Amino acid sequence: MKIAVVGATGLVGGEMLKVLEERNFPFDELLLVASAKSAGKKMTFKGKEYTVITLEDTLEAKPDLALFSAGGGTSLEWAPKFSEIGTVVVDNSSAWRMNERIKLIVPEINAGELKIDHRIIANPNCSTIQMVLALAPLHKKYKIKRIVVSTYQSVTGTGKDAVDQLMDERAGKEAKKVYPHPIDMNALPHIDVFLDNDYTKEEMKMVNETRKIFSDDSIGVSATCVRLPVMGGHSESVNVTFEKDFDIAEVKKLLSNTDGVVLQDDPKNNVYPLPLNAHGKDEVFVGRLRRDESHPNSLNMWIVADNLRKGAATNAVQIAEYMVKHSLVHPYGFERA
Ligand code: 2RA
Repeated sequence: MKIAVVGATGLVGGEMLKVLEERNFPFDELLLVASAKSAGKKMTFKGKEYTVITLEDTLEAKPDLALFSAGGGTSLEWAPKFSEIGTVVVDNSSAWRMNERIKLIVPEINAGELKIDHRIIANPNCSTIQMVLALAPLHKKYKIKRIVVSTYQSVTGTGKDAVDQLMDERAGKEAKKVYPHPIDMNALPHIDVFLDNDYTKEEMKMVNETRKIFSDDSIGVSATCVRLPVMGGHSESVNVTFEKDFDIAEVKKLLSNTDGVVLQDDPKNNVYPLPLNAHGKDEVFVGRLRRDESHPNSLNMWIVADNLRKGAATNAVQIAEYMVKHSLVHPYGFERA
């Protein structure tokens, strides 16, 4: 099995390498791939030194599996070239997520949709992944009618330059501006670009991807996405209305029994999810569970996860693991064009 990490020098790429190592992902050969600008750089994985190569050289090398996190433009251009030669591409960009022929997967929820002819698989947006993972068991039991979500997103979701902007501002240095405003000591209600309906693209990702993952276009989603000077992960305040009524104790039990979800809900002892504690972890943390007393069948919850882990790298590696486990990747001998 030959695997490639495309965008290996980026924040998500670096996290993908950590996750591959921690989970002992099986491979015989690893290709670390980045733009021509970074090609030739040296990187270390499991104590071995690797030279970063270009996409052109990677295509030549015909990997069985490629994890892409190199931006939408790169994915649009290169994912088809790899899929045509038989490589399974797990893509972390937004380029393919809403394409009708492409599956959008959170393994704990809908990995069963994956089939042998799926060569490009989309990894959902970080803020969507953590929300749907926590809502999935509740949707199954009570059926979601409407979600109102406000996010509190980490600068790591933007990338290395944004982390540098925050750190430089904090150190009182001249900062290269990634955001249109200062990020330290601030809250920017602006993630990704503004669209014609005055929502941002990040907000509409939460609307459209949630419906696609749950295969239910009747779910109403209203999102406001906000960037904060936070490093460890994304937080979300979620108000959800169900068709059926629920019992809070049962909600807690359902969440406690959900793979990948950790309940942290003991407000009297100041126990609730925090991005500082979620940092570096793969789980989605849920707390502040309380009935919305202003509306029937409605629940308030606080959901936190490390956006670079379950929100990106871990979810992508889990998709790859599923493909390998179910013989949906063809190591060696796979007939290629
Ligand atoms: C962000 N959702 O946090 C993006 C990263 N994929 O900006």
